[in-house]
Amino acid sequence: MSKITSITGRILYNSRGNKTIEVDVKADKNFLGRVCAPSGASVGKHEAVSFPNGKPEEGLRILKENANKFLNLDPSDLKSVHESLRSIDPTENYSIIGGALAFAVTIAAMESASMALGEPLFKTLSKEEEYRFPFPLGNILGGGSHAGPGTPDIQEILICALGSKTIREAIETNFAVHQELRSVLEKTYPDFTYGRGDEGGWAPKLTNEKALELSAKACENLGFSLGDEVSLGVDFASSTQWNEQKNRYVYDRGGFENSPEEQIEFASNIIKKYKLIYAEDAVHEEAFEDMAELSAKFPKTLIAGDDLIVTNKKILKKAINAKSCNAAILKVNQAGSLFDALEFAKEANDNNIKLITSHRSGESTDSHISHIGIATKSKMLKVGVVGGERVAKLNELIRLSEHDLIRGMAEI
Ligand code: 2PG
Ligand code: MG
Repeated sequence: MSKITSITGRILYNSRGNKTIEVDVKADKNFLGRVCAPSGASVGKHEAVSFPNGKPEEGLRILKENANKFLNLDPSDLKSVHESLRSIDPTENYSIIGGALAFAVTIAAMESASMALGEPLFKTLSKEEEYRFPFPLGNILGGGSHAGPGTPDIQEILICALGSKTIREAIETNFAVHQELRSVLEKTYPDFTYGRGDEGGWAPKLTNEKALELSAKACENLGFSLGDEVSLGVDFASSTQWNEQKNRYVYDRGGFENSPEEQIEFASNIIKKYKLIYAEDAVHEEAFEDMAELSAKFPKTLIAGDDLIVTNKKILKKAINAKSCNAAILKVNQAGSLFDALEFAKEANDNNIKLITSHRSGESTDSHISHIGIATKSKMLKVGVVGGERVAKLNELIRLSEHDLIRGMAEI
């Protein structure tokens, strides 16, 4: 059995240039697990807080003061590592230590264990006879809180190459659509600056409708039919538009408002018109019944909860009872620790809820989530298309394709 012999941390920076925390866990003085935490911009009300009082330094101080609580633990014993964290912070939303620290400590421990065992991380995370690749789901056009004024209110238009037979083909197809969309945008708007949002999707000044139309055109220009070789997805991130006082969704940039009923209609029309395979947070984070209406209407589309479920097992159970979703986003730092996230994944898989393991808009250049996506039997891996911190995850998938334990693409 391996033992944790040291645990240290430092302040680093994420893809937005904001401070974050990185943790090193060493097993047997030799095997290093190193994890740098991401953080979100469109954050769910009920997700774990990123840092205590918003300060990464405070998370680091707590780690230093409590390092001895982790020493001599078996790094592959995720439950014990999690319980040590919980002895420092029993709060529901990790307000004492921050979700970023919980994320980094637990994943780094498992990585050091995988190094000591001489096996890839996905295998240490879950023992299966065989594994599958999740389909990469990537942002081709960004708006909302990931891009500036004038861009669509909708946060993300996403591409997924579901017709691909290999992970390389799926990744390359996403690159091709992203590139073709740039050509379509510059032909349509000669003053397009090639500007991109936080996750690498193009960020043009366009309405929601035009953005969707041109994204579809990019796919068609490449000879693809929507719903066949490639499909579009949308992260509506509707809580950004939701105004509780008004009881309406306010689309500032589009200049219109939707009642809750109109929002269902708005999302339904987009799902139908663009044959979406994927629709995330099409209604706000507390609208469990409205989500259920969409799920009933579109059983073939992944109706996914992100802000709605925030990788929280209790909230997932509520969503399952209300039949709100057939799919759920898994973001480890929303849950807090990797232990929490794997418990969440089990609950989802046991109830036929399709998982999409996801990056955050403020990312590190790590690629652990590629392993987490495989180990949790995720159907999709939402990690963007371009940008160094996004491509790092995709490149890791390509490296992993050298493994004969992973037998092809997930079945959606
Ligand atoms: C989302 C994510 C990632 P953020 O809303 O799904 O795309 O964004 O990390 O800003 O929450
Ligand atoms: Mg989202």
